[in-house]
Amino acid sequence: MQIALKERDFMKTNLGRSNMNTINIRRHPDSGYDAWLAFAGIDKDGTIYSHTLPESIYTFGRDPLLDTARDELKCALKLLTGKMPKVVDSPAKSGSILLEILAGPVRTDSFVPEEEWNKLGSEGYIIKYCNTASGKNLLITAKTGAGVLYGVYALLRLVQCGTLTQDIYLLENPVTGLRMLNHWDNLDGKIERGYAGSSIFFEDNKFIMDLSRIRDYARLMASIGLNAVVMNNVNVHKTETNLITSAFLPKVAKVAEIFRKYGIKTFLSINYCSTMEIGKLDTADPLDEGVKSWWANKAKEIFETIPDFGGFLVKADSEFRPGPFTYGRNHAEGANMLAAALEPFGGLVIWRCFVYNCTQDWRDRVTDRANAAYDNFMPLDGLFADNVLLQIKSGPMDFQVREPVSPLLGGLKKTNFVLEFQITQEYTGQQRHLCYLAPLWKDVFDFDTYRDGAGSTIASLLSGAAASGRLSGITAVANIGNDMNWTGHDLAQANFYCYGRLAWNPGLSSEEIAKEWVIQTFGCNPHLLDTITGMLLESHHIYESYTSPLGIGWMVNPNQHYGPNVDGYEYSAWGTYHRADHEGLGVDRTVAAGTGYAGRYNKPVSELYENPKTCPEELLLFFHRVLYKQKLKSGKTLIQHIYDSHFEGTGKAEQLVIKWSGMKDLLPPQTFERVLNRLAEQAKHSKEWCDVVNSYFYRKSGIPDNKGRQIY
Ligand code: GCV
Repeated sequence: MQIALKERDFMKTNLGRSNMNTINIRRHPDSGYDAWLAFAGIDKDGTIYSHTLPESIYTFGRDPLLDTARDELKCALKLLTGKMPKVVDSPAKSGSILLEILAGPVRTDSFVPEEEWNKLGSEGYIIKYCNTASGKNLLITAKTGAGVLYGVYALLRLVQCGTLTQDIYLLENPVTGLRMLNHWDNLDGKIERGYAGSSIFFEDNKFIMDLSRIRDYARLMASIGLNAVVMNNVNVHKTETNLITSAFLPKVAKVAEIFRKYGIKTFLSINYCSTMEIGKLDTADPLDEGVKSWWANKAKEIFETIPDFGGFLVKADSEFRPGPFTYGRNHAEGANMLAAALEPFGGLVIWRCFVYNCTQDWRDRVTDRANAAYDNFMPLDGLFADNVLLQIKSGPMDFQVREPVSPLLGGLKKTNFVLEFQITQEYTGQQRHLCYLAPLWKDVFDFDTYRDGAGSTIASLLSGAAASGRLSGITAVANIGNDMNWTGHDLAQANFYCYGRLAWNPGLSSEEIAKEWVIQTFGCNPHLLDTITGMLLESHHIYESYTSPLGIGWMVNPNQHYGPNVDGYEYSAWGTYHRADHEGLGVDRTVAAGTGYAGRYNKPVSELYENPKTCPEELLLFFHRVLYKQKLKSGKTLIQHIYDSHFEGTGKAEQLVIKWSGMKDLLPPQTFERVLNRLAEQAKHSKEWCDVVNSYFYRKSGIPDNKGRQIY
């Protein structure tokens, strides 16, 4: 089966309609719906690869996920090669792909020696060619059906990226056991911070009838190694509180059934006060016996309906959500009560650490929101039950374009944790601006916390937890909705994709993930590959340079968080201040003279941040108050840096339009137009950012731009 289809073959294919019984991948070739699973074939003009693939598939073992893996492989190969592979009942001849679940390295005909098998985790896989008595076959082996499924998607990726060779040997395990997506979807269909249409789960306070879109979503998730989903918003309002009642549980079970076929566990966000809102109790005190037994019964009911239910995600005592503080109890007492209810069934409690004072007085310079998660949870380290994981946002504030890594991640030693990212671009351009987030997330994974000495990067804390049998995980707020192309901005699909790839393997580079995504989404024409990859890689820096400077964050319009408003949050209660005056700006978070936040890090990181000379410049204003006339490492003054970076950023945003326009003939027409429109909006809007921010600081400082450019 020779792979050498034309680059634009996918333009000519029929529209497919997904239904629940068959995997029918395409809906509309130019809609963005197929995302990176279009299997459009290899670009002939820019051929980088040609490989003869086995023409039949043989499976060994029994598991529903093995069936999913086989069907996915069949379907994808048909699309890639134009030829439907045969499913055979023995690998009699050479030229088969063997998909096998190997429960133990005991079979005499096993192609996987014991020492190799021992290296496989429960979701890992091996891909290699093996010589059987009958000839050469391509093998995907795993200990579970999930492992085989991930191996199949990996194989398809290799094929498309041109990296499947005759001597291929790939043994992969995910870095952590829980690789999750959080949806902030409400039952009325609206998505909090959603920028790609409405919910794919809910509408009009009901579950959506047509579940095929959820199935297609599960495919996208599994293809990048994700294995858990929370379908409802962490802000659990009145109607959503009922998701754990008999009115909704059977429907949750239906959705869970779809996800299960792709190895994905279903979780729900719950209302901490459910005992009062739906349970008719007059308290939610976690130490109250009535509360404990209500939750124990509730857990039993849920697991009777959904036997592999994942557990609860809880936002408590945060942004006006109820929690244990009302009863004078702490977070450990709250979480452990729920954990005890779920424990008999293997359920988890994922407890969010996004807890801070959102009714702060802006005049108060002592209270610092950045300290809040650390100060609330560090004293509780070691007090949480084994089936509790603390969910910690990657930074101490709230998914800004730049902030330091949360010190809580490198502080906790005896508590399980889940690292939380945000794919939905709340503060990074709301999917109207291009902002590829892999470089930002890589910085988080690579950050050395020094928790256990040098080399205690966030990635190694996650893998270390997994190796020692502790629970750990990575989650992110999803960026998808019911827009045909899932993410509004077609290029924002790259963020969904790179999140999954990094949650599986944080060691991948931003560039290699971008390239994989471009090839699988648009084909491998070299010009297109280089240009789109380049655009993705520079996009975070571009966005950062025309928005808030040097780590200070915010400066957005209140509530909706789109667009420049330098003082939008300056005199508010949310704890997010830049403290600009006529001399300078920035928050002093030093131990010596500021809020003490820098001291929450382990040494030597705390010392690095404490000193403005060693503090990384991109975070300078987060940690220090700096005068406009002060020189930066570049030799420029702070004010000149602000002017220059904003002018440069908006100039580069204009370049993005030009770069994209140059690919008109290489891209499907509607995709081309959709992205062009977004890039044009970005360019225009970046100018708004540039002019508002530069004018603000010019007016505050009275210092003109030394290049004499127009500032208002
Ligand atoms: C779901 C920020 C967002 C809120 C979000 C909250 C959270 O404050 O603006 O919309 O609420 O984070 O993560 O809980």
